[in-house]
Amino acid sequence: MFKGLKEKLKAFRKKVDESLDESAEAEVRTEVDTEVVEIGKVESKEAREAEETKEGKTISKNKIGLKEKLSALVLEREIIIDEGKLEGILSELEILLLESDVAFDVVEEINSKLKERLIGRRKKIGQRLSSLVVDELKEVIREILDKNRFDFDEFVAEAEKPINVIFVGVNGTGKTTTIAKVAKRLMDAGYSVVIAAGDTFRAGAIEQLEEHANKLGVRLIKHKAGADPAAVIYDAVKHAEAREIDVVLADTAGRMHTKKNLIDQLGKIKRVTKPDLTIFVDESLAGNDAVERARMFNEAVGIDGSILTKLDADPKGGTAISISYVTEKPVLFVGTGQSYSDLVKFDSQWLIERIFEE
Ligand SMILES: Nc1nc2c(ncn2[C@@H]2O[C@H](COP(=O)(O)OP(=O)(O)OP(=O)(O)O)[C@@H](O)[C@H]2O)c(=O)[nH]1
Ligand SMILES: [Mg+2]
Repeated sequence: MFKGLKEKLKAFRKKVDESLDESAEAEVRTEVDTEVVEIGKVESKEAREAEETKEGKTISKNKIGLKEKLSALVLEREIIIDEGKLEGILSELEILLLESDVAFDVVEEINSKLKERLIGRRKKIGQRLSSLVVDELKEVIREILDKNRFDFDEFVAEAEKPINVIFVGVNGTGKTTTIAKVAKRLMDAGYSVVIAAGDTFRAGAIEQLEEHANKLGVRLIKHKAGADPAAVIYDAVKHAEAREIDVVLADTAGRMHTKKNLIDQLGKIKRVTKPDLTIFVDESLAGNDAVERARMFNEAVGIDGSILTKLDADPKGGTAISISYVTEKPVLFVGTGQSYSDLVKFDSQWLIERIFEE
């Protein structure tokens, strides 16, 4: 997960510490060296006197004293990070983030937040500049991700039942698989679930969902292929009401955000079945395309949040950083593999740990 991004971050850290830091530290080191020479003079004078009056023990004691003084002196020295120093670092970082699929708007936001946090900051000698920058980067990403927090479990616990959740997105992004994962997760938490086969369009879609339903032991509400998806989901909601089932999870056919008639069909599904949550599903590795599609689905039909799939196969990670900022809607879950248990409740800390772990 995020292998490419991690490698880039590693190279970035190295570059920051090697080149940009060196010149500034060299200046201070020269000053420190001068003072060390001064201390050295005093120390050796003391040592000489000690040697003259007492025995060798005192000399070695004085030598340790010199070392301690030296390290204290270096630690006290600080470098102030000015805008000029930061400019080069931030433009390197900007390229790194753009290459890692972080959306342009988000890169700009990260940049300005980092400037606010770093200009005028004092860096002690010995403290790595890269660590200071990366620590702040983590905090900035956390801030961006936490802006649209949403607790799915809390929502399910508190909402009036049945809860109708529909899953939308373009073709092949993992909607159907994610429905099966969410169904399993809800059942494990003690909720009753029914699934609606709202993809009546793609050949084999109903059978695919039926297979999942059978494996999980969940009731599937289906009509014939080609039927009106709004009618299928409406029936599933009525079924859930009659049987006091907690959650309806409704599949829909994959559709391009640019196909107006198909997007209008989602509008009809929403009017007829009044979902409590409309969840946009896309794959992490689609990068900026996924972010753009999320924005367009949100504008056209309205979404309440996103689920990003296939993080396990995404070397970059920028989609997960960007999608909630751009849509102003939370990421609810991420998919990390093909089995039912590969569904992680989204959490900024989880993502930051995955990106920055070495
Ligand atoms: N590696 C990985 N594969 C996934 C993940 N989620 C889904 N997939 C795979 O992606 C493929 C497509 O998944 P589907 O659930 O059929 O996608 P869909 O969005 O329903 O597709 P359409 O119905 O055709 O629009 C399948 O092979 C899934 O196993 C994930 O988190 N990680
Ligand atoms: Mg599907």
